[in-house]
Amino acid sequence: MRTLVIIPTYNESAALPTAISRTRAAVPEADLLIVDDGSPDGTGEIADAAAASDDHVNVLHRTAKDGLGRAYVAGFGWALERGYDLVVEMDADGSHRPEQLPAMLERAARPDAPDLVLGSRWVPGGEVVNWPAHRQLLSRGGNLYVRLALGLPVEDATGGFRVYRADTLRRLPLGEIESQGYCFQVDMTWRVHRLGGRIVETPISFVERAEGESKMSRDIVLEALWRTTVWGLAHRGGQLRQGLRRVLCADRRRRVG
Ligand SMILES: Nc1nc2c(ncn2[C@@H]2O[C@H](COP(=O)(O)OP(=O)(O)OP(=O)(O)O)[C@@H](O)[C@H]2O)c(=O)[nH]1
Ligand SMILES: [Mg+2]
Repeated sequence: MRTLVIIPTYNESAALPTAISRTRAAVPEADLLIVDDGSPDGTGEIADAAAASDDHVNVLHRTAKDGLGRAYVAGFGWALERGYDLVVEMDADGSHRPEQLPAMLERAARPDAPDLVLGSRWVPGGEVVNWPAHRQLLSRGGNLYVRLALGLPVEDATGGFRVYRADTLRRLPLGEIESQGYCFQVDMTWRVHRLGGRIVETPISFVERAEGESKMSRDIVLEALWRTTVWGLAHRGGQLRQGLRRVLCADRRRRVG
């Protein structure tokens, strides 16, 4: 199975060298693609230096900070053009442990392979390390809201450590995806689910970043909230219409009969 690990970066000069070396050690057969959005702190140059000394490391430079979602969509396009079989999403900030990738990739490559292997903090065996209570509450609350609004049967739809089958990505209208941040992760999970794709969650240990700054912001949380609400209303409205149609049809049959 040819595997590409996509690592989006914005101002991750402190964390990126370790992220690259740990990933190379954990999954030596896999290729890496760093998608940098013109980081002013020199992250792009660090990525270029790594690529110059290691054939497994590649870099996609974009000119300006354009959000996590669009960085991943560009990375997915890069992977699909080059015929990879499995495509990994992973943060550069050390929150996702590359040492957990072999187990996730093994799950994704089995004969009964799912469409998406979701690294999950909120299934038995999963955990968060050094996360303050308010972050845990936000993540758990956000995921509960996603489950209720969309009926999405997963515990950690906002997580960004995951493995897609390339064939599944090919079936998605990637160019249409507008959501960013956490919402991008929910959007992708929701799209795989609506395709009828199989999603499997595997426990991960998520570690609060030790270096650099979080790009999480109030706007990113609000975006996730309003988009999930809009999708949820459309979804539940559709279910209601379907239910009413069924009742009316049954009633008409009863009268005619
Ligand atoms: N290319 C690119 N990468 C980004 C952008 N925003 C965030 N990233 C990267 O996406 C990954 C996740 O971003 P984080 O800032 O860690 O956000 P988070 O994981 O949601 O939030 P924290 O848990 O607080 O760290 C990191 O590797 C970032 O450098 C962006 O606009 N463009
Ligand atoms: Mg992070």
